[in-house]
Amino acid sequence: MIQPGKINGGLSGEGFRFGIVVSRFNSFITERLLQGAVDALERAGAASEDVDVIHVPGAFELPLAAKKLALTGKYDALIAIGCVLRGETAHYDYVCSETSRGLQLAQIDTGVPVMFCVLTCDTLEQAIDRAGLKGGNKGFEAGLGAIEMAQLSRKLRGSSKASSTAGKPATAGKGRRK
Ligand code: INI
Repeated sequence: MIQPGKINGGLSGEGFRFGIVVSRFNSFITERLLQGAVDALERAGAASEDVDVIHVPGAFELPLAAKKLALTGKYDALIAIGCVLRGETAHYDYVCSETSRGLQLAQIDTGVPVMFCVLTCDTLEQAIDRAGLKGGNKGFEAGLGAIEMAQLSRKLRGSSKASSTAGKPATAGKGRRK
C-alpha cells in the first residue's frame, strides 16, 4: 500500500505578513469581523507590524484593493472583509457576484491567497449571528484560513517532485522574511 505524501499548512502565523481589506459599508458588522480576524492572527503569533488594515468604501471595491495589495509582493495572504445585506432591488446580486468573482480573480491572477470573508445575508440578524454571536465570528475563521494558506503557499513553492520530501516542510521561502 502506498503512503501518499501530505502537504498541509500549519496554524502558526509567525513570520508571515497579512493584509486585511475591510469595507466601511455596514461597518457595524465589518468592524467585528475585522476584530475576529486580527484576534486569530495575533493568537497564532503574527506580529503587529506584519499586519496591515486597509479600508475601502464598500464590498464592490474589495477586489481592486486586494489585487493592488497582492501585487505589492509584500503579503503572504490577504483577507477581504465585507457585509452585503439584501435590499429591495437587484443591487445586492450585482454587488455579491462581482465581489466574489473579483476576489477569486485577484487570488488566481496574483497567486496570493485571498480569504473571502464577505457576509451575504438576507437580514441584519443573520449578519450579527456570524459576526460574533450564534454563528461564531467569520472573521476569526478567515484569519485561520489566511494562516493556513500562507503556510501552504510557502511550502508549495518548493514542492516539485524533485525538491520535496512529503511530510517535511519545504525549504523554499524559508527565511524570506521574519
Ligand atoms: N456595499 C456593501 O459592502 N454592502 C452592501 O450591503 C451594499 N448595498 O447594499 O448597497 C453595498 N453597496 C455599495 C457598493 O459596495 C459600492 O461601494 C458602491 O456601489 C460604489 O461603488
